[in-house]
Amino acid sequence: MSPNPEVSDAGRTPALSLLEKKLDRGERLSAEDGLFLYREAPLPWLQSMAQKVRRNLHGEEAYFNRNIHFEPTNKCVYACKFCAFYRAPKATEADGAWDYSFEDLRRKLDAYPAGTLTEIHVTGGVHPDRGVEYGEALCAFIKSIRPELHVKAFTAVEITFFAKKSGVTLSEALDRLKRAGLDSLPGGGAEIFDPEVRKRIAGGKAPAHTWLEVHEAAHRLGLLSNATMLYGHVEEYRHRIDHMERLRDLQDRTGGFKAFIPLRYRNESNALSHIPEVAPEEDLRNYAVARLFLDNIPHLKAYWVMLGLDMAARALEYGVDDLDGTVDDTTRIYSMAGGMAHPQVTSAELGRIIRSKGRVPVERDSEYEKLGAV
Ligand code: V47
Ligand code: SF4
Repeated sequence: MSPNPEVSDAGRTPALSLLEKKLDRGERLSAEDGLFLYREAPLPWLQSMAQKVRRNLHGEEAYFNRNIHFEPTNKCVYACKFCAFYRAPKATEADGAWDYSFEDLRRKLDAYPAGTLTEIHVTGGVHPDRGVEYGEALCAFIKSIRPELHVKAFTAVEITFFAKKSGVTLSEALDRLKRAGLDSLPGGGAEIFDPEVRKRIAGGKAPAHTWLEVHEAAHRLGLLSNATMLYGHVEEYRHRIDHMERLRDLQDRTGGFKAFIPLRYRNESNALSHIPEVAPEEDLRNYAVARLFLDNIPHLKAYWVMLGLDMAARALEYGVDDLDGTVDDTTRIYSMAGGMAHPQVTSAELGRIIRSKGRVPVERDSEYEKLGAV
C-alpha cells in the first residue's frame, strides 16, 4: 500500500518514493530535488505532499486580511519589460501617468471608517525626484491620520533608490523609514534573481544581491518582510529554484520573511506581450513546489488580484494558506497587465471561498496574529 493514502502507487517512481520519505522526515530538499519536482513529479503527488506540509504548519486554517493599496505614482526611472503600469517620468495625465498627493491619500483613507482596515500596502513607480525624505514623510503622514494601520511600504527597489538619491546607506534609509512609521516591507521587485534573466526583463533596477541586502538589513532592524517571484515569462525552472534557494539561505540567517508570494506573469500591454501566459496547472505546480522547497518561510500566499478568485481558491489545495486581502479596487499594477479589472472582495466573500475548500477562514493582522474567525 502507498505510504501516502492520498496518492495511488501507480506512477510512483523510486525517485519519487525517496523524495516522499525525505519530506516525511522533514528533511530539506536540494536544488536537484527541486528541479526534479518541477520537471518530473506528477501534479497529484505534488498536491498531496504540499497539502501535507501545509497542514503540518497551519492545520485547516487559511488566512486573509483587510487592506488597501496606495500606488503614489506610476512614473518610474526604470522600464521593466513586463510592466504595464510604468509611465516615463515626463509623462502627463493624458499619457496615463499619475502622481497622487498626500491629500489624495487622506481622501482615500477617509472612505474607510475606523475598524474596517488593518493594513495599507504602499508601492509604486520609482520617481526620479524622491529620496528617503519622501518615504519618511509618507509613512509619518499615514501614522498621523491613521495610527492604527500597519504600514507595509516600499519594495527593496524603491528603498535602494531612496538611499542612493539621499546619499545614505541602505540601513540608514530603513532606520529612518522605520522611525517615521514603516512597519514592514512588501515582497515586490524580486522578479527573478538570476542576473541574465533579470537583465532581460528588468534591466537596470536593483540587482539580486541588493534586493537581498535590503531585506537582510530590514530584518536586522526588526522589520518583517515578504518575498515574491515573478514566473512564467523567459525564465527556466532552474532560475526559479535558484531564486527560492537564495531566499531560503537568507531566511536561515534572519527568519524575517513572513510570506512567499509567487506572481504569475500577465502579458497585457507590456513589452513582452508576445510571451503567452502559463497554463493554470503550471501555477498549481509552482505553488506546490514552492511549499515543499521553502521549508523555512511560514506562509504561502496566493495573490487573488492577479490570479482571479477561482484560481486562488484552487491554489488553497496546493499548499497555499493565505489569500492576501480585501484590496477593494485600490491597485492598478495587475489590472493594467491583464489581471482583474476591479479587484474587490469582502471579508465575507473571502470567508466563503475558504470554506468552500473545507478550510477555516481566519482574519489575520500583518504579522499573522489571528484576529478572529469569519
Ligand atoms: O515587483 C508587475 C509584479 C510586483 C506584472 O508583499 C507583475 O504582500 C505579473 O510585489 N505580471 C509588485 N506581475 C506587487 C507585489 C505584491 C503584490 C501583492 C502582495 C505583496 C506583498 C506584494 O508586481 C512587481 C512585479 O513582480 N508585476 N507587472 C505583470 N505584468
Ligand atoms: Fe518601475 Fe516597478 Fe514597473 Fe519596474 S516594475 S518599471 S520598477 S514600476
